[in-house]
Amino acid sequence: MKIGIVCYPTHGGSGVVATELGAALAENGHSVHIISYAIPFRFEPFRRNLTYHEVEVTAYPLFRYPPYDLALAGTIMDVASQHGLDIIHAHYAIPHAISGFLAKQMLNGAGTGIKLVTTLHGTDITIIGQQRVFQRVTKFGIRQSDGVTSVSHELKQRVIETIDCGAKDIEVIPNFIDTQRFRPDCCPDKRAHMAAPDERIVMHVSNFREVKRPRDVLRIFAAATQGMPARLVLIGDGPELGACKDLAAELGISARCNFVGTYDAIWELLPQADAFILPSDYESFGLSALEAMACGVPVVCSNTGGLPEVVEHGKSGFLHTPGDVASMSGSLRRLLTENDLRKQMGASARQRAETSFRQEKLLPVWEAYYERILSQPS
Ligand code: GMT
Repeated sequence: MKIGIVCYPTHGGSGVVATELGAALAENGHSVHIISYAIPFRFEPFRRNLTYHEVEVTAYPLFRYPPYDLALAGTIMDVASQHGLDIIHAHYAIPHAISGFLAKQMLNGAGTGIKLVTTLHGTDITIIGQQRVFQRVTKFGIRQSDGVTSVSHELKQRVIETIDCGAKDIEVIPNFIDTQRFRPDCCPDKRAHMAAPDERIVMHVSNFREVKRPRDVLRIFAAATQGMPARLVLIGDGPELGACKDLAAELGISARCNFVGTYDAIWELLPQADAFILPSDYESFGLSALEAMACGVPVVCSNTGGLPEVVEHGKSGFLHTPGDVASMSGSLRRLLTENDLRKQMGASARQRAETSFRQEKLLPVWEAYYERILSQPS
């Protein structure tokens, strides 16, 4: 198949999922074209069957806001006609599904049978899609797509309840993980640079937006590690980062915190952790939790959104109500102090990632889904 994948290039789960799906499809012999306004951060150039196309956005004195959505539609159309695309796969509804729809209309007017698949990732529905100005646009994008997928059952349910999708069926295809790249035994030499031998390592990876409750990460760590040698490694950047640094100082834990900033090769760092925290208000899926689990790291996270579909409470991690710092720190303390429990849960976490979310299992699901959409009448 010839597939055009449209995504955000920035540090965020949807861009990661889109790029890794593209790379895996290309590896399996499909011709894949990634379309974005910058190279996605997990994109590896010079791979067989995989090409990146940049959307050029024109600045013009008349344009106070350069029309990215139209530039994207035009780029999708160019790529589709030059390479004979069968499918446009838009990751994130706004604006990708709409630009994809526009491109499809222009192309099908020219006689192609190209199909549009939209994958909903979460904030496109829960935050952006709820803004009044975008509500009807999101609904339109969903209704006009030939296929719509959601990364969890919970997100699917939420879409059905909040958006009038018409008769549109939403297929749940969970995110997958490359369990050879994300594995427990990667880069052990990194650990010595991160912490003293007797220190436990707790990790958090996010884009430090409010929805992630990053300040709770610090509160949970401070409460859980009282009187214990431990270090908190925070990876990522975002609007809450400054407030987190202030809070670390206030809690008296600055010297035990490493604010790493954005780091792409997180599969090198995650295996060094003893526990991972993700206390978000909402996660449609929680890809960063799955990445930690694949590295054999048990997680302490919120029982919100799609996270309970990824983490089994008491087996591969602990799930608590968002904002319940006391319960989360209690569970974290148990993981850091009970060695057998930590090892057992780390092994279960790895097993969960391998059995339910490994790339080799879910890639054929995507291929079959594309085939099904392509076989539908236009
Ligand atoms: O969570 C983010 O900040 C980024 C966002 C995105 O769209 O890039 O992530 C969403 O999609 C990921 C991949 O499907 C999911 O793993 C995240 O849970 C989801 N984030 C939220 O729902 C808040």
